[in-house]
Parts: sequence; C-alpha cells; structure tokens
Amino acid sequence: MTSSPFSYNSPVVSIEALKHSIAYKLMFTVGKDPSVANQHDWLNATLFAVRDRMVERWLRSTRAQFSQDVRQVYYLSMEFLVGRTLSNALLAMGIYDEIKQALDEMGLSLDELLVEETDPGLGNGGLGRLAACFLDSLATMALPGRGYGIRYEYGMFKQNIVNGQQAESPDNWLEYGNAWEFPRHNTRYKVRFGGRIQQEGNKTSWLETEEIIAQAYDQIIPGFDTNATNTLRLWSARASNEINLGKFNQGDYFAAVEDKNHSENVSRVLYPDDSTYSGRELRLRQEYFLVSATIQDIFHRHWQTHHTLDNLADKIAIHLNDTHPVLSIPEFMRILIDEHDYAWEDAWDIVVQVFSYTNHTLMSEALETWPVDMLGKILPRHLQIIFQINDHFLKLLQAQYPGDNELLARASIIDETNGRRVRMAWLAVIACHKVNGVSALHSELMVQSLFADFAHVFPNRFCNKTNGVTPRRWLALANKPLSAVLDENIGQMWRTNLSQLSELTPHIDFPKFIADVRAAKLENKKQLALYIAQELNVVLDPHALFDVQIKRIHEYKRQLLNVLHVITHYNRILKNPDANWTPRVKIFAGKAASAYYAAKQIIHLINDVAKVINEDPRVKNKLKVVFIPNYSVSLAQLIIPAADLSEQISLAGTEASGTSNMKFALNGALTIGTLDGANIEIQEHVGEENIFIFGNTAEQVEELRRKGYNPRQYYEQDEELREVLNQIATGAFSPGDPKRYTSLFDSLVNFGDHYQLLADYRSYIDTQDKVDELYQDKDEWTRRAMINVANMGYFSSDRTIQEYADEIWGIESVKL
Ligand code: T68
Repeated sequence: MTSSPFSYNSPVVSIEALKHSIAYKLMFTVGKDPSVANQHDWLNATLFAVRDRMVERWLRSTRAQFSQDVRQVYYLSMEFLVGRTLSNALLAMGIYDEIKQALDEMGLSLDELLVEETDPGLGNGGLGRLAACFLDSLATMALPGRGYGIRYEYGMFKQNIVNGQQAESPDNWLEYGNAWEFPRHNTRYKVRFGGRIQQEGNKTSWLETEEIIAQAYDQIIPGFDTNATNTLRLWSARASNEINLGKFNQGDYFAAVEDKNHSENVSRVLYPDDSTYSGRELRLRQEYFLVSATIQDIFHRHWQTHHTLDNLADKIAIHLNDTHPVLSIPEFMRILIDEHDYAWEDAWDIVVQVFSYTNHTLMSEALETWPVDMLGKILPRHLQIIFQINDHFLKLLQAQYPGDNELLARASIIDETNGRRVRMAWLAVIACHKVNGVSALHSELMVQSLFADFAHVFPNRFCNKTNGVTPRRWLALANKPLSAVLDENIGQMWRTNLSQLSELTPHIDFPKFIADVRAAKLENKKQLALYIAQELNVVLDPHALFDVQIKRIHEYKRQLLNVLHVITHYNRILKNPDANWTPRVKIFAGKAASAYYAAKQIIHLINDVAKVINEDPRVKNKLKVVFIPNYSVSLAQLIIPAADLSEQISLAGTEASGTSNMKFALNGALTIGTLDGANIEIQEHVGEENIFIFGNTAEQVEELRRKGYNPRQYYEQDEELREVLNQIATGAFSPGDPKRYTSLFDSLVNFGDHYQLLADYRSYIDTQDKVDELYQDKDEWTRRAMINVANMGYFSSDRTIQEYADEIWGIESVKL
C-alpha cells in the first residue's frame, strides 16, 4: 500500500480476481453465457462484482454504528438524485483503474459500460441533487446517517424535443432491473389512510382505515477512501390485500385487481413540478407514505436497542428536506401519545429536540398549504394533532403579544384567508429547533420576509447553511483531465479536503500550468462537441466560447434573458459581419414542468432561435445555439466540465442558493451572474475581478417593485432591446406561425415583466461584451478561471455537512 500525504491508499486487488468475479457474476447472478451476453449483461455482472466488495464494508459500518450506539441523523426527502452509481463506487473504493484493466483484458470497455447504466431520475432538480451530495459527504466523513425516500417506479419524465417543443414520455427506469438495490422483504410497515377517530376518555384511536404496505429497498452509499458507508432506504408501495377476495369471489376480477393498483399508485410516479405547488391528493398520500413508513422504521430500530422511547432525543435527529416530509411531526406525536401513552408536553419536548427543517424557497407559489378538508379526510387524526399544536402555539403567542390579533392570524398554522388551509412551513417552524436557509442571502431574506413573525418569537431558531457540492462526483469523476492536472500540482487530497485547492494559487503564474489547464478544458469541450454532433447533428468548434445555462426551465431563472442576449448578438453580427467576433456557442438544457405553459414556450423559442441562427450562412461559426434534450445528472457531468461561461442570471432574491453555480466554478468556468443566492458568496471567495456580476441587487429589485416597475419604459428607451422584442413578437423566429410569441412579448412589455428582465437587460448585454473581450486573451481567461478553482474549497458539501452535524444535528463520526 502507498501512503504519502499526497495520495490515498489504494487497496491491493488482483486483476485476475476481478476478472474472475465479473465472469462468475455473469453466469450465476445474471444467468447469461458469455457468448450471448450483451453490454447490459456485462454492466450488471460488473455492478454485482463491485457491489459484493462493498457489502462487507457496509455490514461493518452498520455494525459499528449500532454497537457504538451513537446519535444518528435521518434525512427525509421526497427526492434523491444520486446519479449513476458504478463509476462513483469504483472511485470510492479506489479500484477504478483495476476494473478498467480487468474489463480490458476481457475485451470490454469500462467507458462503454458506464454509459449503459440508467441514471435514476428520482428528483426534480437542486433539492434532490443536494440530498445526494449530502449522503456522499455523510458517508465519506463516517457520520452516522441514513437517507429515506420513495422508490418511484417512474422518475422524472424523459424529455424529447419534437418540432422545437418539449414532449414528455415516461421514464421506466426499472425496466431492466436495478442491480444496485437490496429489496428487504421483511422490512414492511402498514401505512394507513382515511378512517375515523374514536375518543374514549383520554384514549384516542384511529379506526377503520384503508391500509397499504411500504416495503424497503436499500442502496449502499459508499464513502470515499474509507470503510464507512451509509444507507439510502427507499419505500415502495404494495397492496395490503394482494387482491380483494370479496370482489374476486363475486366474479369481478377486474375490480379486485383495480384496488391493488390503486394502492400501489402511491409510489408510482415522481411529481415533476419544482417551484410550483400542485395540491393534488395523491401527492399528500405520497408524503404521508414516506413519513409513516420512515417514522415507524426509526422507532423500531430505536426500540430494538433501547426498549424505551424516553431517550429518543439523545439518539436521533430527523431532518426535513423542505416541507414535503413535515407530516412526520404529527405522526411522531401520534405514535408517542396514542400508542405509547405519552403526555402532550413530554412528546412535544422530544419533537422539538429531534426535528430540524431546511427551507429551499421563498416564492409563495412553491409553499405547501393543504386544504383542511382534504387533510381531514385522508389523515383525520393528524389534522386533530395539527390543530392542537396550533392551539398551544397561539396561546404562547397571545401571552407574549397580548391583543395583537393580526399577528395571531398571520402566524396561525391555519390560513383562514383563502378557504381554510394548513400552512406546512409554519408547522415546520413551530416544531423544529433549527430552521435553515441555503445561502447567506436566502437565510437573511427568510427571516425578513417569509418567517419575519417567527423570527421575533424564536430568535435562536433560524440559521444559514450555505449549500455545497461533492468534489468526488463533480470534479474527480466528472472532470478527469482537470483532476489529473490538480493531482500533479497539489497532490490528491483535495478530494476529501477541498480547501487544499488554495495551494494552486502559486502555480497560477506558471505558463506550463495554464497550458495544461487549457488542454484539459479543450479535451472536455471536444467530448461534449462529439456528443452534440451525434445527438443533434450540430457541429461545434471546440475553440469557441462555450456559454452554458443548464437548469430547470423557469421564468425566475430567466433563460429568456439569455435568449435576448443571443438575438442581440445575432443582430450585431449581421450588421457587422467582418468584425472580430469572439466565436460563441450558447448551450441550454433543462426540463419544464409538464403543465407550465410559459416555461414550455421558452424551450420552443430557444429551439426556434437556434434553428434560424444555425442555418443562417452569414453567421457561420461566430454563433451557434443548441438545446440539449433530457437534462440529467449524467448529462450535467458531461456538460459542466466543458463550460467556459456559467450563466447564473436569476432575478436577485429569487434563487435560494443554486448549486450548479458551484459546480461550474469548481470546474474552471467563469460565472456571469446576478447578486443572487450563493453567487454572492462565490464572488466573496473568488474576488470581484474574477466574476462577471450584473443587474439589480435584491434590494433594488424590491425598491423598483415598490415604486411601480414599468417595463415598457425600457422597451421604449433602448433601441436594441426594442428591435429584439419586436422580432420575437412579429415572428422573425417563427415565420410559419408569426403570432406564436405575442403572449410572451406581452408578458414582458405590457403585463408587468414579473422577473424584471427588461430592467437588467442593458447591464447584462454590456457585461457579456466584457466576456467576449476577455475571452480573446485566452491565458488571462484561464488564469481567472483557475483563481476561481483555487478559491472554491468552501463550497464542498463536506463543509456544509460538518456545519449541520455540529450546529443542528449534534452527531459525530463513527470509529471504524
Ligand atoms: C432548489 N429547490 C432551489 N426545489 O431552487 C435552489 N420544489 O436555489 C437550491 O440551490 C436547491 O433547491 C438546493 O437548496 C428545488 O430544487 C424542488 O426541486 C422542488 C421539488 C418539489 C416541490 C418543490
């Protein structure tokens, strides 16, 4: 074994042994003869061979956590976007090159197998990916924790672009099985819905419920270069009566099977809406399904070791990833009170110590509120408990602020202004000992706006935990060329101690270093160009500036502002074709919620504009526009390392944090962005000379709104802007359907431009000009990009998780 301060220990594994286990798995687990096995069979054989080697560590870790009886965190999330698992497991175990060689000697290519693996889309975007980065950090730091979520049968829909428009199709990700999961046929819990409440003296019972079964599926989360691993446990719904025998015997076979299907719908499909709240009953059932199975499982584990629930607060922390799992709170109370005869105050004491909550958005359209009637029908006992929590809280408030009835109405969990609705975020804030935002700005705005009343009542409850990303997946795995350059200059330890990137600083002045970094970037760009040529039949010059905006399509993220720049730039090229233009490629990717018309129009417009520009012979290589379909974690791993420019252009005050902004900067892209979310902290770390900041600040945005924002004024006063908007409105990019974008035009110019694109347009365009100018000096560009990389240590999810562990959860690493 090697052991230097600059490298990790890699285990001694013989290539022969690896070859043998892959061949063995192919025959005895996959059940295929090598002569007929296809790529997928070989992938599965390799997965099984690797998984076996991980199981031993897993069992050892689980045993250590159990025997040391340390406090554990349970991370509850409706979404986990873990990405492909094989390459990450190989990296974590330090056997990447060995497996590659073993496959090579068997006549197979690891790279070809890796892309065969399905990328499970069990999440919408940043919130789900953050949960996955956190699991990676917990395991790597040997912190005792588990993720709990839902094993959706269909993940995020697949996106195709048909005639320029988004078309959705189901993502049947389990079609070829999932070699990575362990079904736990004996870990099953009943989840109940509906029914009625019976009160006998002090005793409350919940009766005559409808029941379904939650069954556990476990996945190993390997830590990097450690024997520590953690578990992600996902629940799948099973009908509690396989078929309804009554109906079956009456001869109604279809009705009998229908019931079964109805129950299993609970874990059928991920809701594809981010940033909007849909309020559908099935979603409420999904949330309770996750919560009920998880809380039962936590209690069960605890009971096995302790035979009491009195010390729960010493041994467990439960974290709520947004309000989606917030029903855990009344569920926890219900079990303690109804099933274990706890007094209300004792149960509540435990709840407050155990629970914590992260808020990921301030936008009102994304905040969950459930109609009292719907909640009462599906979870009558939980509704009672929520009312009781509210009563206790309002009494406390009345005592503290006597006579302030407006405050009572604002802070009540029940919103009476809009039908009667339960505000889930209020419930979370009242029950959790800590509530955090995900960037400094967001956490500040959170206590000034959404939770202002609560911040007075609970001054010590609110805090900030700026997001981070795992350097294992987002640098070591995604960007091998740059990683090699880093290793050569500062050693390998940045993988687990990202602040070591600061040691790059003295290297940045060396021409050889800059040349090596440029060569690495070029290699990544060629890879991406190859993919785009194959998928979209568009040929790109890898020396052009790759300008990238990839994220969910949403009005607040302002992809449309980027399109305004594309068209402005196009117009300028046509007016002055022989000027010294910096060749640019505009790259977009992202999904729109299936019912979000305005977002779908933006996708359509990007594709319409791309078609006109890419086919215009006058433009040639000066400007190209591509929309890459079906954005996913694995596509992000391909695109981000190839980016020169990272577009983070949300309206200030709307993007809670952003995490792709961190991934781009870590991979040596310069950011063009507003002072929003974590962009502000990125600027503080990399220095204002090394980032392109434009547009209004969150304060200026508010002020403009207060004073009465008039977008038409910008339209009338800025000739270049007016030309662009008129082109869109009159069909310059949709000649076959000239009115296609009139409503889009109106939303900007005539109906208020809610996200203030026109106010930031001029500053954005001028800043893009500076980008073009700097890119002409490639060495200086690379130098600034590497100053970014050297200063990104803070944005490791290891730092974020250490803060959660110390300041919210009170957990410590396990000794192995
Ligand atoms: C994101 N939120 C924030 N929500 O938008 C982003 N919402 O700024 C932040 O960096 C990230 O969270 C991590 O903190 C989301 O991704 C959702 O995906 C979502 C899903 C369902 C319902 C509501």
